[in-house]
Amino acid sequence: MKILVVADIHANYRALKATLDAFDNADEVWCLGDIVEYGPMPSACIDLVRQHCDQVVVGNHDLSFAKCQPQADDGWTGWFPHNTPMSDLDYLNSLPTLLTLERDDISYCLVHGSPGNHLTGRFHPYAEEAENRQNLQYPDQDRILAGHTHMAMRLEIDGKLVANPGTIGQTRDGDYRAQCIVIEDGQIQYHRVDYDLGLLAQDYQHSAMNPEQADIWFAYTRNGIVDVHGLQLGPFSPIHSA
Ligand SMILES: [Mn+2]
Repeated sequence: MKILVVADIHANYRALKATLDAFDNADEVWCLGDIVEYGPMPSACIDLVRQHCDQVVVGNHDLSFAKCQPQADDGWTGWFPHNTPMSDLDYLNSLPTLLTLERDDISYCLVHGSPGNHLTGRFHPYAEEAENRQNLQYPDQDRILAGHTHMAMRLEIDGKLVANPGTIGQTRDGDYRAQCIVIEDGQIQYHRVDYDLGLLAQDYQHSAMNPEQADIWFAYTRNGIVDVHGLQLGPFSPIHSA
């Protein structure tokens, strides 16, 4: 069985479409949340996820996005203005925060953050081991697939494998290409997928964001951000808001 695992799409339609096309022979597609915010095309990404993803857990940005409400006068509340239909927001609100399943005799736990903190927990290669253990909270599954940090990584904690595919739509390492995992007969491979950055720039220009905001977020995806530890973090960077 071949499984494509994506996370942190962040409304980057070009990156998501290219990744789904590159692995369109996958038997299943799993999504680890953060479909929206930061990027210019939230509704198109929600549509793709609904069409292609067999298993989906919700991310912290999906829930903050779904809380945005139309205002009486001029548009929407929140940092990321959009014209998303209410049915899409209902879809985001309906998603589970954690899923467990088994494929090819391997059991998996799917979560955006961590089993100990579903939405904003972090497995982090540079974290204290105690923090990663606390996030693990000893689930029964063989493998935990988590997103949120936008860093592709693989850790082993107490015999459990923790894998993060990285981010589809908002890389932070200066390489804009989408990141994903393919699990084929149980073997995990990490990939990067190219897409047309010029089209993403156009999407930002045509989005509901004001031009200054659009420039910031586009530059963020294109150039990446490096913090004092050499990690890629955002310009508005409380680390827990990844
Ligand atoms: Mn995210």
